[in-house]
Amino acid sequence: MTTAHALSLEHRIKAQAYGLGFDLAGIAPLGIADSAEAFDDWVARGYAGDMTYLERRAEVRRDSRRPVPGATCAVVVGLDYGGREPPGPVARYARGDDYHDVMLDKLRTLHAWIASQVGRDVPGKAYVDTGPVLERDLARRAGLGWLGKNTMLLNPKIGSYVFLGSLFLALDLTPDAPFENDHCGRCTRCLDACPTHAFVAPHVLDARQCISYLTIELRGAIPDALRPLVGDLLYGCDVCQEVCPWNQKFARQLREAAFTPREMLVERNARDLALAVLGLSREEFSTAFAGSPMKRPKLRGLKRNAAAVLGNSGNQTDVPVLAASLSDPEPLVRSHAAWALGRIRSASSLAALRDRLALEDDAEVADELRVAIEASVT
Ligand code: B12
Ligand code: SF4
Ligand code: SF4
Repeated sequence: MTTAHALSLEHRIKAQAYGLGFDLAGIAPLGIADSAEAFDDWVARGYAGDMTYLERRAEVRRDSRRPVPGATCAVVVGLDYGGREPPGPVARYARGDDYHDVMLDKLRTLHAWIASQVGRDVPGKAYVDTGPVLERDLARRAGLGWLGKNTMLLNPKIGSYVFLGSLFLALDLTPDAPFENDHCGRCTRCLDACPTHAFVAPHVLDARQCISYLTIELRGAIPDALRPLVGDLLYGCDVCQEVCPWNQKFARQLREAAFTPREMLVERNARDLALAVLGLSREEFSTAFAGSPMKRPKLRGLKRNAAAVLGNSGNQTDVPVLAASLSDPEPLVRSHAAWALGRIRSASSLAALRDRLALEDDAEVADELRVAIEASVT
């Protein structure tokens, strides 16, 4: 009879990862990333926008031997976050608890378990998004899936609604075979469906155009030309995953309890949610989004997005909330509220814009008010 310990350590590590709730697990050898040149080119073309942290340690990011000195391999894991959840104004990944916390906890537990199995401390470090690592490249090397034309790591059994994480270890483990097949074939659905045409080529995303970047990572104003294209997406975007035939066929029901949507987000349409966001005080924001990835753009970023959503929905009944936002302490919120009122073009929106212009002392917001007034009268 085979006992658990007759199985290889690699096999037992993966079994333990599945036992902790991960859906994918593999072991990657470390080295220069296969897509290192593609990454260098991407950075050089400015596609990272304001995400300067990607450039700062680029030489470490492109070589997985460098983030953790002494590490010889990485256990790479994937955690499904429920692609069968309905579409909505908030991307699926962000509706529950912060995946960084959830995954890092599990990876640290796995690390301690590995040390207990080998009977000594195993130097290493866990990363989820947080380290200078090309996680998708590493995941492909660990055999977890291929890199789709939408740049997502796609697994043929569960699709792409999976978070990635890695545990770098100074431990001699036999790596898995890399995932060599590309199952995109001649499909171009993701490239065609992107609302902002953010793909400059298959596998190449200009982040500056991507709604995920515009609503989460960007600190300043959403460029004028892109605001209408954001549509009713308040936070993040799943469009290039939703249209993917692999997800349509294989995406799973949400299983990880930690990713259950926050009460504030349940069954809210984009407009109702945007109105609720614009009404939040700092304290209410902190309470409603404690431990949520949606805290990343801060309250002002979320209110900026909410104003854009209301401008796109163009509903006159939203004028009072937007008019109140013209007095928000953050110029970023005031300028997007002005833009939204300019899109609504009613007598009451025009009056609110004129009233605010008489008081506004921020030059950029004043410009935005003038443009909105112009748009309302022509
Ligand atoms: C910066 C970043 C972003 C940026 C830029 C994304 C991008 N595609 O470049 C923005 C803010 C736009 C973003 C958006 C999203 N992100 Co993000 N993001 C990251 C982060 C921190 C770094 C990614 C990076 O290095 N980008 C630079 C580009 C060049 O690298 P890349 O995305 O890995 O793309 C590779 C391929 O394009 C390949 N490649 C290039 N040319 C070619 C040519 C061929 C022929 C081939 C085969 C490959 C290939 O090489 C690249 C380098 O490895 C990672 C975490 C991490 N540390 O890796 C998470 C990460 C990629 N994001 C993630 C998620 C979930 C998202 C969103 C779905 C969130 C949302 N719903 O709004 C969207 C998806 C948008 C999309 N289609 O990518 C997950 C992806 C999981 C997965 N299954 O792939 C990650 C891994 C976070 C995590 N730990 O789970 N993200
Ligand atoms: S996440 Fe949305 S905006 Fe970004 S590339 Fe995909 S479809 Fe386009
Ligand atoms: S939509 Fe088509 S091209 Fe895009 S990732 Fe999915 S299979 Fe590949």
